[in-house]
Amino acid sequence: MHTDVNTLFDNLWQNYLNVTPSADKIHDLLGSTQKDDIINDHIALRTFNIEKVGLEKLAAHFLALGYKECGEYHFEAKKLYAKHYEHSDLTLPKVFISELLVDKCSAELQTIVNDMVSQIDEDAVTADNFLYSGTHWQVSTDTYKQLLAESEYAAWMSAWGYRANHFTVNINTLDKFDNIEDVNQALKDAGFTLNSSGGEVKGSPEVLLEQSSTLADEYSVSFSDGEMSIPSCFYEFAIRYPKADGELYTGFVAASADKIFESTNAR
Ligand code: OOG
Ligand code: NI
Repeated sequence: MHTDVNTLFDNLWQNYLNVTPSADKIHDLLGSTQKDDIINDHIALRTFNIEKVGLEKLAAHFLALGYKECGEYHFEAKKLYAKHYEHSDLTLPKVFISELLVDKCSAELQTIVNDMVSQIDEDAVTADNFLYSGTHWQVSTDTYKQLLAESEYAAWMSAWGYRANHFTVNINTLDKFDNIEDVNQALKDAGFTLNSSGGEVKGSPEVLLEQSSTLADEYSVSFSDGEMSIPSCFYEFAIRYPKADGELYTGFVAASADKIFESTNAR
């Protein structure tokens, strides 16, 4: 079982690096400051609340590997819903899965998204590679822009589909850093741009979680009518604080997550 879960994360990581060159560079930069491998706090995946591909369909892949459902989160303005999953092996990343509440969106968006999802083969959803299978459809640059005007999340999904939206460095386990500000400064010194929506640091010791992230890389996508560069994926950094019982907090913070979603906004 352990090989399977590690293979899944290796595949997700390689697929993510394919379109996120900055993550490869940052992984090298932070990795060079210590002996051991960097540990991931969590990864995140996106989908639509359509039966065929809903959050639970993505979650099933992790439940089968021993993950357990933990918290749930609502994002009213962005029309998103999310849950997070944890494994008893604490070196394995937590998993944050969100879905767009398509039924709360415009009729035009619903038509476009239903058409995209209808092109996914039913069997593809349960296949081992589904979580890094990308798009199962091709939209035009106009359709992408139309989605973008209503929901940045829907537009991102139309271009990138099923893949890790981000990996997250667990700052607590870094040897040479013990606070998020120093990590952010090292990244900025190396020329990377951080998501500053709501401030570069989201959260606080009081809510037991601080997070920051890069702004997604710009990467070329082949749309049905040609190539266009758009935001791909980003890298996140998280530091957790102990609860009253002394154990580190393992949940997410909705107000911070709301801003982290904006890491795929255009620069
Ligand atoms: C997920 C954003 C939320 C976090 O750590 O709070 C998140 C996304 O952008 O898909 O990752
Ligand atoms: Ni995250």
